[in-house]
Amino acid sequence: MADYTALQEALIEGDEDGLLEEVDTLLDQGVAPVEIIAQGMMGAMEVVGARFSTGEMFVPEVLMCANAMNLAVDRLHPLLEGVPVSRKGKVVIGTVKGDLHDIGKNLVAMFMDVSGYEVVDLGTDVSPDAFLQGIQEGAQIVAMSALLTTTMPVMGQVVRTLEEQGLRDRVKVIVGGAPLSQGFADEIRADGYSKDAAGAVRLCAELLAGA
Ligand code: B12
Repeated sequence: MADYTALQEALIEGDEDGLLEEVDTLLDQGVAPVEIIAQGMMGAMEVVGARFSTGEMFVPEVLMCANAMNLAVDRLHPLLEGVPVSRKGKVVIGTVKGDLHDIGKNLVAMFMDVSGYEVVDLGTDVSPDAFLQGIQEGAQIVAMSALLTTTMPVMGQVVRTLEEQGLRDRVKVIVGGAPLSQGFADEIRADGYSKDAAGAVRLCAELLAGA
C-alpha cells in the first residue's frame, strides 16, 4: 500500500499547497486517484473529525482542512474515469437547508459524475423548494446530504412535500451523511441510503433499474 503519511499530515494541518504537492507525488508513483481519496484523505478526515469532537481542533482549523480537501478532490476529479457518452440518468444533489457541510456531498456528486450520471449540484443550504425545482426539471433522482442532526428533518420535509404535490412517483429519493442510518431513511420514506459515495452510485443504478 502507498505511504499516505505526508498527505495525511498536510490535510490535517490544512496546508493546501502541501496537500496538492503530496497528491502529485502519489500520482507520480502511480497511485490511483480514487485510492488517494479513499485510503489517504478520508482517513485524515476521520482524524480531523475525532479531534474536532474532543475539542483539540476548532472550526477555523477544520474549515482549512475542508477547503484543502475540496481543492485536492477538484484536482483529482478530471483524472478519474472518462465520462461515458450516454448519460444514465439525471441526479439533483445538495446539502439540506441549514447545513454547510459539503465534502461528502461533493464526493458523492463526483462519483456519480464519473459513473455517467448527469449531476446538477445545488450546493449547500438547499431549501426544499430548490430540490423540488430540480425535480420539476426532469431529475430521476434527488440526493440529499446532511451532517447535522438538526438538519436531518429537512429531508423528511422534502419527501412529504413531494407526496403532497403528487410528485413522489416521479423521482427516487436517496439520502446520506454521517449521522444518518437506513432506519432514518425508512422512517422518512426515502428510497435509499448509503454510508459512502461508492454505495450511492450502486444505489442509483439499482433504483433506476427497478424504476
Ligand atoms: C468538516 C466539518 C465541518 C466544516 C465543514 C466544511 C465543509 N466545507 O464541508 C465546518 C468547520 C464549516 C463545520 C461547521 C460546523 N460543524 Co462540522 N464537522 C466537520 C467534520 C469534522 C467532518 C465532516 C466531513 O467532511 N467528513 C468527511 C466526509 C467525506 O464524510 P461525510 O460527509 O460523512 O460523507 C460521506 C458519507 O456520509 C456519504 N454521504 C454524504 N452525503 C451523502 C448524500 C447521499 C445522497 C448519500 C447516498 C451518501 C452521502 O458519502 C460521503 C463519502 O463517503 C464532522 C465530523 C464527522 N465525524 O462527521 C463535523 C460535524 C458534522 N460538525 C458538527 C458541528 C456541530 C458543526 C457546527 C455546528 C460547529 C459550530 N459550532 O459552528 C458547524 C455547523 C455549520 C453548518 N451550519 O453546517 C458536528 C455535528 C453534530 C451533530 N450531532 O449534529 C460534527 C459531527 C462534529 C462533532 N462531533 O461535533 N464542520
